[in-house]
Amino acid sequence: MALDWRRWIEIVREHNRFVVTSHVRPDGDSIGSAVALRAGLQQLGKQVTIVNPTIAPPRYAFLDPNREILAANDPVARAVVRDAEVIIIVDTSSWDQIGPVRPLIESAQAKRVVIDHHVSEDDLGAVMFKDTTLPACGLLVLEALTALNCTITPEIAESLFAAIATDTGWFRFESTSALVLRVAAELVDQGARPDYVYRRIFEENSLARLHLMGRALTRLNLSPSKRASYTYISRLDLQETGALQQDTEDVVNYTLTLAEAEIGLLFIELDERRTKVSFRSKGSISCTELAARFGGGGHQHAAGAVLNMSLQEAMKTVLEFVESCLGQPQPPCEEAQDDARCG
Ligand SMILES: [Mn+2]
Repeated sequence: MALDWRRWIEIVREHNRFVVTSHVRPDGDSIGSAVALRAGLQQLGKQVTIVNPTIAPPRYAFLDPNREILAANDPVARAVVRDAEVIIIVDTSSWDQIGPVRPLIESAQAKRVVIDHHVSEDDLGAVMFKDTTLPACGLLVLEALTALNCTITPEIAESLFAAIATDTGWFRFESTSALVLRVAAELVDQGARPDYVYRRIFEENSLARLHLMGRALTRLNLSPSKRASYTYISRLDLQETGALQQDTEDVVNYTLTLAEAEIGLLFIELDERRTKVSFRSKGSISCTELAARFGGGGHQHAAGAVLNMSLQEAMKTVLEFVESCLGQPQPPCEEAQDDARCG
């Protein structure tokens, strides 16, 4: 076991009322980790409530079949956090990632615990259980539950499998080590169903979502250097297809599947004066650096920023900058960074 969990075991033993929380824009790792932790602590007779900045997006709702995750703005959530003895923060250690849960945590008396794998870190006043070498928080939660001698039930195994599979891009990112695959295999032994998890997360698209993706792909374009591919989604696209804002989330990944593309960009019109840009990259170009230029952040291969510009202006400004980076023999955008602000 990589971390020393003795303090964790003590904290769990000494307390009964737990709140688990995680980051804004919930993903498979944050929800899978939180749900597995809840189930494990409940085995020990603990009271556990998940209070997240928002409830789970529909594609992850199967991980919380009884819809027990509370959103921060739920009046019950306030009372639960106020009365908690321990608040466990999973899959982030940044205040700005906890968003609307932050004031609830700050006004609570509870002891704080962080279980996380991100590099970026604020002082959350918490006992930290952190391993930045791991590609998913789910791996740490598995360690934490094993340290407590919890039974890894099929439900827990499947939640952790979802966490690890999604944060490794379904075992295709560089972070997919032999260790990760071994843990995944063990979780399958314990009852996780990879086909079921994949289907629930990736094969339950609405027609509106696919129509939106179709529009974005029809417009896909290469920059003058032919090294960056880009497309956009306007507010009118959402209106006319009936798609929702959350239906835009996978589109950027398709920009990078174009053979020539080293960088993929998706521009999303938020309103007349605000545009979101998501960056994806293959190889050595750092999306963190690109996004940082526009006040955003993220990971080496995935990042995002919101610009106070119209869609047209944002596209022109960002594409010019990207082209100037690509023009350099040594792109100025190199340092690998890890951060939770994924675009
Ligand atoms: Mn994660």
